[in-house]
Amino acid sequence: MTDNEHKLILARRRFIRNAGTLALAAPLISRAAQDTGEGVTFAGGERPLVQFPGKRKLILVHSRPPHLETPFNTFNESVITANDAFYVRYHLANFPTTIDLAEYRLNITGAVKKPLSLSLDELKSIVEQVELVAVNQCSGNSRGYSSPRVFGAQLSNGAMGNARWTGVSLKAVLEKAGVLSDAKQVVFNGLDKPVLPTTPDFHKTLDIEHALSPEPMLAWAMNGEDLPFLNGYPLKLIVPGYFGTYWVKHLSDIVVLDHAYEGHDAFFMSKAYHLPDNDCMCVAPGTAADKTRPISSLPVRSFITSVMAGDQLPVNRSVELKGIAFDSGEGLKSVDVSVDGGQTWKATTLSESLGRFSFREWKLDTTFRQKGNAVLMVRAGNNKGEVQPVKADWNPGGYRRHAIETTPVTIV
Ligand SMILES: Nc1nc2c(c(=O)[nH]1)N[C@H]1C(S)=C(S)[C@@H](COP(=O)(O)O)O[C@H]1N2
Ligand SMILES: [Mo]
Repeated sequence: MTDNEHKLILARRRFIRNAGTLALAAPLISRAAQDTGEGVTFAGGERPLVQFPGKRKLILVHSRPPHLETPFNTFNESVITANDAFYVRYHLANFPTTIDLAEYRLNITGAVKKPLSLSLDELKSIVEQVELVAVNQCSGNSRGYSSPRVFGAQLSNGAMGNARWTGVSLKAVLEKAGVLSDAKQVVFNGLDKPVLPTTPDFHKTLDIEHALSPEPMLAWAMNGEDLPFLNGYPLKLIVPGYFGTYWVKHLSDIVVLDHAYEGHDAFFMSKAYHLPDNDCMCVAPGTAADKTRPISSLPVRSFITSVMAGDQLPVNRSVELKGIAFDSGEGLKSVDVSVDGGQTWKATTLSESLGRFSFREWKLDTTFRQKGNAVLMVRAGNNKGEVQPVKADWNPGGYRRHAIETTPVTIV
C-alpha cells in the first residue's frame, strides 16, 4: 500500500498537545519502513507509523482509542525510554482529551478515617516526594509471537518501556487518609470512561497489603517532565514489578474497600487479564484453564537491542552485542548470550543498575569466525532462580511471554 492509499483509507486526524489538552486534527500516518525490524509478519499485515501529540512516530495498533507500540530499535538508544517514544494503551473509547488542573482532583474515599480530595499541588505537598526507575510492560507485549495464534492486539516486543517516575508513595498518601483496620482491597479509577453502559469501566484493584507496601507510587512526572498526556497526565499509579495493566492512568479515584471488589466494573480484575491458575500459568495450546487468576508480576526477560533480525554482521571482527534485561525486582543474576542457536552460552557484562525495577543494560564483545547464517539468543536469570525458558508457554490471552528470543543474522 502506498502512502497515498493510506491517506485515502485513513481519516485525516492529528492531535495537538496544548498543556493538558489533546486536540484532534490531521493525520501523520505513514508507512512503517523496515524500522520495526522484528522479522515477523503479523496476520494484520504491515503496521503503519503514526504521530500523536507529544510522541514521535510510533507503530499504530489501533487509533480509537490510541494503542501505539514503540519501534524496537528505540530500546538501543538508552536504558531509559524517551517520553515521546513510550508506548500507549487504552481500553475505553471515551478517554480524556483535555484535563484542567484547576478542576482536577484525586479523591480518596471508602474505608478511611478522613476522605481526601486533593488538587495536584496539594498532593505534591502532602507527603515527601519519591523517585524510582521502573519498567511498564503490557501483559500482551509480544502476543503476536504466540503459537498457535491468540485473539487480541498482535503486538511485537515494543509494548514496554522504562522510565524514572517522580511522585509520592501510595502508602504515605493512604496513611494521611487513615486506612481503617478492616480494609481489604483498594480500587483505582481514571478519567477515561466506557461509551456504552454495558461496557465495564477500567478499574483495577490491589490487595491492601500490596497498596500499603513501600513500592506503589502516584507519579506526576516521567523522566523529569510532566507525564505525557497519553501516558496518563496528570497522575498515574505506578506498581513496580507488576504488569502495566495495574498502572492506572489519569488517576482520579482511590476507594478503600472492606471487602473484595466485585460487580460489573470489576471486569478488568475478575475476568480480563487472567492467567491459568497453575505454576506455569499455562495450558496446552487450544485449551482453556479450569481456574484462572489475575496476572501480577513480571517474569524475567531479556532482549538484544543492537542487532535486528536479518541484519548482516562482519566476520573476523569484534562486534559489540548490546541489550536489556529486567525482572519483577528480584534482581538479575546473569544474562548470557549464544551466537550458535543455544548450543553454547557466554556471560555478558551488566552495566550499573538504575534500581531493581529498571531495565539493565548488558554487553558482550564477540567475533564471528564463519560466514553464513547465525542465530543469536539472550537468556536472563534472576536471584529467585527463574530463568527464561527455550520454549514459550501458551495461554489463551497470549499474556506474559518471556521465552528466550532468537535473532537470525547473516555473517558476511
Ligand atoms: N485509565 C486507564 N489506565 C490504564 C489503561 C486504561 O485503559 N485506562 N490501560 C492499562 C494497560 S492494560 C496498560 S498496558 C498501561 C499502558 O500504559 P501507557 O499507555 O502509559 O504506556 O496502562 C494501563 N492503565
Ligand atoms: Mo496492557
